[in-house]
Amino acid sequence: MKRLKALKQLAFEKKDFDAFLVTNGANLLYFAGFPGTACILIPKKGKSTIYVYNVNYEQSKAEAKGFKVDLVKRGEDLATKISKKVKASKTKKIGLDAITGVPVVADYLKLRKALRGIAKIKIDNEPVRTLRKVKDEEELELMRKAGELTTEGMKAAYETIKPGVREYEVAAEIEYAMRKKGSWGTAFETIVASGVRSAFPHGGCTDRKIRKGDLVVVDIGATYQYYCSDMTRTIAAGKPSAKQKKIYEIVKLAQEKAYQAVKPKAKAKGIDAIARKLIKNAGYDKHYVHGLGHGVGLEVHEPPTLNPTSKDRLAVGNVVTIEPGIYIVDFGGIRIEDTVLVQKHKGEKLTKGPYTLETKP
Ligand SMILES: [Mn+2]
Repeated sequence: MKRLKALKQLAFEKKDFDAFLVTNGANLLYFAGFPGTACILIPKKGKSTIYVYNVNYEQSKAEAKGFKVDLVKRGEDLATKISKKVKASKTKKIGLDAITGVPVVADYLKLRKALRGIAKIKIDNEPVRTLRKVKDEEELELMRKAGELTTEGMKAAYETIKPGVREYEVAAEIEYAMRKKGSWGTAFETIVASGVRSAFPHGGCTDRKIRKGDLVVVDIGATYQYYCSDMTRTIAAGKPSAKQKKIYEIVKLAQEKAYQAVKPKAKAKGIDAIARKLIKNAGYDKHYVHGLGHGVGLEVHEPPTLNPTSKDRLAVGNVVTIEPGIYIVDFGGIRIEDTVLVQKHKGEKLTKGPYTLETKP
């Protein structure tokens, strides 16, 4: 209810909406606390309503605290149902959270049509975005746990990687270790990209057999109660070469220096610049093909963003990744990533693990 109250302040006091409609999956989870709701209509006054289809009706009734639950029956149209409610409550200006994806756009157009002559609807992703960027204590507890579980997964990677093992076997051990310790799932598809494939930042995971001398980029994330974590280490199969070691040290230093710059009010693009400059000075800027990091929470990519064009400034309670990388086609790639919480004076790593290229120190 604290979150609803905060949204009401942003949408109804700071802006002049008289109702707010939440439709985005992660946003619904943020307010309802459980998945599977169709949308939430939040009026300026009175109780908010969760709309839900039959398949999720019983769970919603059991778990939705402080909401009215309204069943969308088979054959019933959600847009029409909402427009009737809006008309009855004399609502005139509705805010709608961000929409993405074609089916959702179609739903939005339908809703706009159903509301014609009844109320105005305006897309405004700012209120929920503002709230979700700053994690509350309850969320931080879950994110800390997700970070610990991810760290366990990375331990398994260090134990499993050696010449002759297939990428999917490494992924299986990682996911098994995370699950065994209590992970609810994975924040994204586990990446175990070896050899020449390690030069692809989103290399995925195939049945390739890891060879002696390969670099292996391992990018993983456990989830806990729907909260995500994100962590990358790069591990050499066998003894690393001098060039591999040299590039590893550059990425490691870039990651460390950027992490040390994490604090409230710091410009996101300024932190990106620290890592970027270091990599540039070493002569590898052409091989650093992505931003430094992104926010993490209910989604594995969410605001704020850390890249050269970001307008974000960090604040206490933000959770972001710090993940510079160098990728050289036909040679391999190196990325090191941690999920970091912005504390009052510094960053706190939620993922913890060794910064070693070799499997055994
Ligand atoms: Mn990431």
